[in-house]
Amino acid sequence: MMNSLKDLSKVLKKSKKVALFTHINPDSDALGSVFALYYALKTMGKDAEIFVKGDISDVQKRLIDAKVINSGECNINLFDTYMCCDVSDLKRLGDYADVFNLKNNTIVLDHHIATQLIGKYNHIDASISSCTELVYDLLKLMKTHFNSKILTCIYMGLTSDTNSFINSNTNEHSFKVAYEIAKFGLDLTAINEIMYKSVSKKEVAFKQYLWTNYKLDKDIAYVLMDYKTLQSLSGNSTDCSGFSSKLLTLDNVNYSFSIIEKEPGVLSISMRSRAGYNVRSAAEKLGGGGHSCAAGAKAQGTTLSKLKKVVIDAIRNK
Ligand SMILES: [Mn+2]
Repeated sequence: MMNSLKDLSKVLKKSKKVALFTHINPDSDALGSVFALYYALKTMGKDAEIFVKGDISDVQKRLIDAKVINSGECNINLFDTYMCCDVSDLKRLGDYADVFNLKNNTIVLDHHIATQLIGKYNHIDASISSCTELVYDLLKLMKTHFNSKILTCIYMGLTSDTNSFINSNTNEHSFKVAYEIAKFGLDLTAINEIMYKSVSKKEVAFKQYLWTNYKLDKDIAYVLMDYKTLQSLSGNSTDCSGFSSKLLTLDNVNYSFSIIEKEPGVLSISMRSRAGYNVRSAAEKLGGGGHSCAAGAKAQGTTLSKLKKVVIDAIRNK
């Protein structure tokens, strides 16, 4: 059943210790959501822990305290509530899917279109551009004191899921939350300095790879990267996370995708499309999912060049 934010706030108010989850290889919206909740629950005198698996980028590490993250076992008896953010499909919880399913008191807060509700209490609003905006609305309802850490986390998710307020999901709610957190004292200069005004040599190397190696197939732009190359640039999949968004900025391109071999044989597909064009159905055909303009999937047992053809077909024949 679908719940209001008020319902969720009641459950959280009754909780003493909350385990927070988000999807594997968390993006900045996923991390921003669970960290904003983590800090907020602490200010309310409650205990919380974060459980996430996967790579975290260098920029993310400068915005959140990565030491807080648990990636080991989650003891179900230690928590009265489980909450997960930015996840529409249990599979996206990776190894934590089973443990999440075992708990009775679970909350799901998300902005993806869900085919199935996975929590006891679910608030899903696909009209919202980032999950951290929903976290913000929830925390406002709970009369949270918004300290600078919480504000940073909310902005981190908001600005990254909207791609600095330019993605087609950007709407009046995105700006409303941006306005309010700025009013609450968000240090815009400091956070923008970290997120957008510092580029490491490694990032330059990845950008160089992207703009040297991308290919066009009519209105589809794409780039492939094998594991050997990824290693030679001493990166991980997070260093390629902006590839498909960047390719979509090319003139006359309506769809873009990247396929990264993040581990030997494990291929990760990230797809983007302009407003009015859809990549979600293509991602679903490949066993993945996402939003209409930002989606992804995984594949194994195939090659980069074979999979490239499959992805192009999936986009064309949607
Ligand atoms: Mn998100």
